[in-house]
Amino acid sequence: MSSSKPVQLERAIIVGCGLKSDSFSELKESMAELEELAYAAGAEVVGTAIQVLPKYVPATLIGSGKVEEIKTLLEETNATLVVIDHSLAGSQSRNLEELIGARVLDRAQLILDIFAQRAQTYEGKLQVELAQMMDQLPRMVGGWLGSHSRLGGGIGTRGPGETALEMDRRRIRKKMDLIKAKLEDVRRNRAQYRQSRKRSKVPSFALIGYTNTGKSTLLNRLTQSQVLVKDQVFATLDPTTRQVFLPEVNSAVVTDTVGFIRKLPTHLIEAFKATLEESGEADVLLHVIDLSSPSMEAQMKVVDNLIHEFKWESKPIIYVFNKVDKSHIEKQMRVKKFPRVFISALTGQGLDKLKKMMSEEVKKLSQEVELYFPKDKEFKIYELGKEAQISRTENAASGTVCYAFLTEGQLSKWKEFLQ
Ligand SMILES: Nc1nc2c(ncn2[C@@H]2O[C@H](COP(=O)(O)OP(=O)(O)OP(=O)(O)O)[C@@H](O)[C@H]2O)c(=O)[nH]1
Ligand SMILES: [Mg+2]
Repeated sequence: MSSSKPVQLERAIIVGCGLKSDSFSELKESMAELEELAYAAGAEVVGTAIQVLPKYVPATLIGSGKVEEIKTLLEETNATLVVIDHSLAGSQSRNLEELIGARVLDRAQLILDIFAQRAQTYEGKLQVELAQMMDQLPRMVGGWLGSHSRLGGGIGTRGPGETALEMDRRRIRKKMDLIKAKLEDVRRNRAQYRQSRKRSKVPSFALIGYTNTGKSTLLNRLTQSQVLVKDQVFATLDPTTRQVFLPEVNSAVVTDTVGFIRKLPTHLIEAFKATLEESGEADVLLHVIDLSSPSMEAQMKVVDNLIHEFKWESKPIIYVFNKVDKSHIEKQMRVKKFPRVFISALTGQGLDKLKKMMSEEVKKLSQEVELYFPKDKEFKIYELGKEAQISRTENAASGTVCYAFLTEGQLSKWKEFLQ
């Protein structure tokens, strides 16, 4: 008999800290997000502390008074975990753990832990393992292998493989080399697969955007698929590609991938680079934005910065403002991004408009050409019609002339019929 015991949530205290010069609303938004992240990792937030400082304390990041406050809060709430909404150096983590007497994680480690729990594919797991090791290595000051509290399990100690906490530096480096080699292998295979898709030159779209904005819901809507949708940060980790049928241009593909978040750990970006680069290979980007979020502007900025970092600015981008069903109409008026479309992936509102815009982008990637099919090859016109938009046909003396929109790849495929 299988008994499904309710999962025991870890009790956590989250700590926000910023400088006097930082924006306080940004600090609060980031904290609200940290609570979501903690929940996604399997923790219940039982206490909160915030400190705004003139400058950070090198040894502990936050001031000694705040450390005491957290210690008291910990005792009062029976929490076992403290998460700081900032990056911590190895020595800072160690000092804080000693002073507070509980496990202390920073935001990046919490995100890594969520990724470690969610990674499904072989490649995803390798990427997470690599990111965790990259995170751990510089923290191992003077042979410190992580505190004892951390060896007992719980958030921040999990990994797809043997965790870095159990290894020494030399072994970590060796293991990292091994993982990198394995990743190279997987990527070579995938690159070949992508190459074959490129050769057939199906126009491609990539859904990118902040986490929880509705990318997977939109993929499902566009392609009648059933990928996982959850009201949770980082529901999707591994990329999925599906076919979509667009008016006039016929078939194209859409890829859904991992979402972005502010202060995304750099190790994670590095480890997931290949996955993310796949989005960069798409012909057109669909930047999905949650119109209903009070943090919409900040979220868009994070994604825009990453677009810049990955050098994707030169790509055509459609700004897809999602969740119109639960946002104020005035908010639409304030949007200044173009080209844009307002949709609800949930109700289907605006989907036709979006598909039309996607078709327009595909058409821009293609050019109208004239093809001639002699009588004995006229059966090929049917195949052409499935791949591309035929704008008109004319009967000629010994065959048919077709005018069609072809992409570059299609041009080479149909070159024997080009006029
Ligand atoms: N009201 C409303 N909710 C939506 C809409 N689109 C998506 N959602 C909800 O938003 C939540 C997140 O949706 P997902 O599709 O998982 O979002 P995602 O961008 O793929 O998120 P990650 O994979 O975690 O980055 C789910 O609870 C969806 O049901 C919409 O148009 N309207
Ligand atoms: Mg998703």
